[in-house]
Amino acid sequence: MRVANATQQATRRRLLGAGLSGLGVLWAPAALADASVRLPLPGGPDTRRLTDAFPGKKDMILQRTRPPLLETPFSVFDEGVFTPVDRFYVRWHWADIPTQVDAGSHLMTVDGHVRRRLQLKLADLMRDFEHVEIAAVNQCSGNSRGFFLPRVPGAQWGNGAMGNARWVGVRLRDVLDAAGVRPGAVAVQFEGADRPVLSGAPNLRKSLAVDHARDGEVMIAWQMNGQALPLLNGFPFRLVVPGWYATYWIKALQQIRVLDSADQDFWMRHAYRVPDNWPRADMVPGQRDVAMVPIGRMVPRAFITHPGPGATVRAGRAVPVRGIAFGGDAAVHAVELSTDGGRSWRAAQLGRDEGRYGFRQWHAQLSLARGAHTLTVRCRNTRGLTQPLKPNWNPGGLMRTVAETMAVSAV
Ligand SMILES: Nc1nc2c(c(=O)[nH]1)N[C@H]1C(S)=C(S)[C@@H](COP(=O)(O)O)O[C@H]1N2
Ligand SMILES: [Mo]
Repeated sequence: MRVANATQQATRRRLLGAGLSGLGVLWAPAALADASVRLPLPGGPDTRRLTDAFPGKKDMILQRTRPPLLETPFSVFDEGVFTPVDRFYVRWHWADIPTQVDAGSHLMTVDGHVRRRLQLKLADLMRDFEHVEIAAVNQCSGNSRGFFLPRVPGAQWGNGAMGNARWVGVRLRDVLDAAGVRPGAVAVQFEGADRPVLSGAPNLRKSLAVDHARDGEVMIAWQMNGQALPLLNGFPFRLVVPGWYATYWIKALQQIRVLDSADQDFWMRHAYRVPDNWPRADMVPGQRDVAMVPIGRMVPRAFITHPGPGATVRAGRAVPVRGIAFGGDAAVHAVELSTDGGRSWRAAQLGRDEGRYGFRQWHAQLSLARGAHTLTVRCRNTRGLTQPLKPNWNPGGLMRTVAETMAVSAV
């Protein structure tokens, strides 16, 4: 989609005016906890601290301070289909993250198996390439890891390591074409401006197959939901890989390398790997000789955002139930609800379609008899893939999907 020139101008003015030199705020780890929110996880604490101590963010669940891991409180997903920028989750691997970025001088290099090495600034991207806009869910591969049983190490996220935004930027394909990908190219590798704290530790580098990188959907974005990216979400620009887990969505993009052989780097060969049985990514704890592959396409998920867990509703009356769903690497086809543990299902009404890679709101009216009930919700995508009733398990705590349940009582 061609974004009107006025929008481009407005974007540029906003970036030049407000955020061009980054937010430039250094945070102090003192006074991190302001309030708390309920987030019960198996074997974990019931409540989590909320923090306002990070630039551009408010009321976030503090998972870790260095590097910052901030989770979106789940109630935010009931408020709208797009996740507000200041409530959007944050995840970094290494503590040495950019705390100040001058978008006027931040350079991204495109090199490797290309005809011309390019060095591009934000202004070059904005001026030289067609602008595109896409709504897409950014979901951490480890979203919901805290619900894995048996438990697995890693950030103990609830369901809030995800968010939906409208991203504005340019097609990666157009940038690669400007550099001229040479015949024999196999993959394209991405690296951001953050660095490991220990020398010799592997910096986060992720790669996509060259055809995927050139599919016209993968983009370099400088704007989310009409605002410049906050420093913590990758200012001045980041990769957006619609339908794929966020580990590929490299922030503060600094290096694009076109490779003429498979990516042998640590982060592709040893990390973010799942059992090779997509869409399940499932195995038995302790199982040996499981073939593992790099995580890739997302799978469908649906969540109830209202009523909340443990809510009391009126018996025998129409109770509004609503939530969000996304189809993974395809659009949402249907959202279904069950009140009998998955024996029978009824379709929910879908909200406005904002694009196949984004959240889709849904709602239904249920009438419940007096007593305790478990509501179950599942999403089916346009590829015909439906969420299972039993959760998957793998040692990385990655790619969780299961028909979600919610206990309510009707009185
Ligand atoms: N430069 C850089 N980009 C990165 C990462 C990182 O550590 N460094 N982490 C990735 C992972 S694993 C996730 S889940 C997303 C999180 O994106 P967000 O912080 O904007 O929500 O960023 C991805 N991009
Ligand atoms: Mo992640």
